[in-house]
Amino acid sequence: MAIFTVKMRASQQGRHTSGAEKTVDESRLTKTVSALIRRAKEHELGQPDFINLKIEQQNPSQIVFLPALPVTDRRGNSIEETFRIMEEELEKLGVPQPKRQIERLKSLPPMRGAAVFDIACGERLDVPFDRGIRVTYMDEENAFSDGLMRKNPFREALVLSTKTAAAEGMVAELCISDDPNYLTGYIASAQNGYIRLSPMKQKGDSRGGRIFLFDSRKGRFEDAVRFLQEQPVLVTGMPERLFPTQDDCADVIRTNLESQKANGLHRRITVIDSPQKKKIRIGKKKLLLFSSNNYLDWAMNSTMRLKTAAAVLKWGCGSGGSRLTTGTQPPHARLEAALSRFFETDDALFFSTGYAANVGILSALGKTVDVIFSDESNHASIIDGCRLAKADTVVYRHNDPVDLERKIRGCSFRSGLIVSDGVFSMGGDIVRLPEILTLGKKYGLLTMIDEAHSFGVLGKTGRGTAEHFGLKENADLIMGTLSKAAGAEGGFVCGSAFLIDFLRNNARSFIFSTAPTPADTAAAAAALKRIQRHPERIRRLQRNMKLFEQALTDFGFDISVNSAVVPIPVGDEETALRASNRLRQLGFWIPAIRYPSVPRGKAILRAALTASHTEKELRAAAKALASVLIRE
Ligand code: WAQ
Ligand code: MG
Repeated sequence: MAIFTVKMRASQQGRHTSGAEKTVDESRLTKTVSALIRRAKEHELGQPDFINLKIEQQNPSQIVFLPALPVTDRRGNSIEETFRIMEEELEKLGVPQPKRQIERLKSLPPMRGAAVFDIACGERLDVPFDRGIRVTYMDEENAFSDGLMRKNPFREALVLSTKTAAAEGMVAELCISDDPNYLTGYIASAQNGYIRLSPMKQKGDSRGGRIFLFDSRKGRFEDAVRFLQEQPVLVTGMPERLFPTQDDCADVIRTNLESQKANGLHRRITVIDSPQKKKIRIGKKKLLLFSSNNYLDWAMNSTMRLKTAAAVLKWGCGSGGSRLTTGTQPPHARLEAALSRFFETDDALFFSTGYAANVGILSALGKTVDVIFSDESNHASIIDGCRLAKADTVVYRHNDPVDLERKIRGCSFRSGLIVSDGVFSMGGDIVRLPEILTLGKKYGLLTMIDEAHSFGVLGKTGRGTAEHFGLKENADLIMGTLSKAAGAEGGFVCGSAFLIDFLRNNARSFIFSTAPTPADTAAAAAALKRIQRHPERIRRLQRNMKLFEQALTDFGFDISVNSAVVPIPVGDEETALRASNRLRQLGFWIPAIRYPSVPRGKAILRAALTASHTEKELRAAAKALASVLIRE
């Protein structure tokens, strides 16, 4: 069968982003090419705007097969110690002036290839000096199965060093990776094999390089270069242990965590030592809570607690199974009936959480419709649902029906869905529902609104965005949660019979998750009943929104309050954290919200209101915000 070498080089605005080569037989050529394109596109240095693919047929009889160098690992306790090991290994090979050679390795400028030094006279052989010698036309024999083809530096370095060591006159190769997160290097030689050395540098250091130590008394440099640059080589007998060590994996994860810390994006959990009410205690410190989604302040409501406790006594703690098998009990059925009555739909489905609801609904619908149009500021649970969907996701500009319509018109599809938050969880602003519903009708798209922050908050009777706008019709799917305003737990979706039946049969977070507990279900039902019986509580929350807006204005802010979520823009992550800490000292719990909840560099303080806050408390919070933000 014919054998081909495929070379890929990718760049972005002229800057090299990734490169790789593979030598495979014809049967694997197409898959290899697509894997290389994927590799080019997924490189962390960025999306390439130029991908160069070169495919050359090889003459099989010209291919040289070389057994992989044997591999040993040597780990130093410090970078200095690792370099001493390298020095010792150079001595074993009889290389003159080992310290000098290591200095050469350390002081290399960034280059695409390797610098070659003649150990007979100490001179550098490759010219011009800025490029180095690039070893190419090499691969593992049978390298590519059908699987993943991410860069594995060890694999690739072993192939390269096996070929290099086979060049006439080559004595040793020294290498340090130029990847800032990869701290490993090696010394390789035909005589002593491939010796992995770690650590060779500090994390974050992008310096690295390769030098070849050549002996001009043992071979001709020109021949070696021709061999390294032109001779096709396949490496046989690659070691079993081609996979990373657990230390390597731990390094990757630790590095990620470190960079989150360095960028002010690391979070720690705060334990609140008192129940979910507006006045909380953290340790000994008493604080006024301005960050709870418990908007109607019912999490500690005594009627709800009694109903929940009664359900636990009657039905027990766990539900025992998923809803479709053994987990459905009368509380579940009653709650779903009550929800569909409340939203005047045929049917409803109850999930363990709002997150589970969105992921389940969107991944299920996205299995059958072609496209999902999603607001760019939608909640993470919607984004995750779209990611799991097979449908394409088209993201439109935040709350921008003009952009949405342009995108709809620019797409070709048979069926689709528009999904939006009702109240945006970070911006606190309200979806332009009338326009969304009109576009849904006009283009035959299903509509879905996530009422997580609007159910129990907006509309005269807490029915959310449609009621807020005084609309008779509503979205096809009304999704919401009982864990916020309602003070209980669990997500839901209401809609027409066929849609809910479809979701019951296809939403995987519903099917493959244990049913919500009887306690959660009873609490949710009790909360829904309270919402119906106590519209004055909702009006009180709405009054607090107006009072808070007025207070903010009085203290010098220009912020409109549209819902119980009030973002105070800050920008810089560290500044937001500092401001939040100072508010905490002043007795207010108003957390800083950072990436990934909001875009990088757009950190906010997110104040959340409850129906229980008094006018005095709202004004005190506005004043404290002004003292830490405006007077800074
Ligand atoms: N030929 C010659 N030199 C090259 C080539 C090549 N094909 N590719 C890279 N270099 C040079 C270039 O100067 C780079 O800056 C330097 O080598 C390092 O390249 O776990 O990842 O691709 O055992 O960063 C070694 C340890 C990993 C692997 C080496 O090299 C292990 C590595 P990198
Ligand atoms: Mg590299």
